[in-house]
Amino acid sequence: MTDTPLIGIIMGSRSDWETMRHASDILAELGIAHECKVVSAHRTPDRLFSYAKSAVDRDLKTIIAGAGGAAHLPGMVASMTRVPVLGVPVESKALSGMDSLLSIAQMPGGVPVGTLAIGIAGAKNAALLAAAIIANHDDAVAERLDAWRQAQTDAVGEDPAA
Ligand code: RP5
Repeated sequence: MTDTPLIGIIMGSRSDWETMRHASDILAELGIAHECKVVSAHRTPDRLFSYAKSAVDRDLKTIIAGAGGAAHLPGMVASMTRVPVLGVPVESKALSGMDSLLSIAQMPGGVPVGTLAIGIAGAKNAALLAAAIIANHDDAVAERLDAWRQAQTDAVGEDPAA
């Protein structure tokens, strides 16, 4: 496994880490090099600009962006790079993540963000989708992803009382 990150996981605040670490955990399980950074659309706009603008040259294959509330991060990143952006709506205190979900999902036509479920399920699935994108061109990752999926299937017994 190379140390050069293939996937960037970014989030609007350190408070998002409790959700976004689940994406990082899955990528680590699958042996996919990735980086994790706080990049706030509102508080660190210059960092957002340079992260998004350098993503192609850094050869990132996918960016997973998690944010809560007025969640501009995934859409702003998507506006500045053709690297696919997967948005994770972080559960907010005020509106339980409905604000995050709608502000990430309701992008205008022409600037796509692949939007996942609110919270931890979304973070996990963003990592699995990013892995699937890598697996299209990487047989070793494909094999590990297939094994991960098989293990998940094998863990579901038929007997509800067992
Ligand atoms: C968003 O505001 C962040 O993504 C986070 O989910 C939310 C709250 O951020 P903090 O006030 O905890 O920094 O920008």
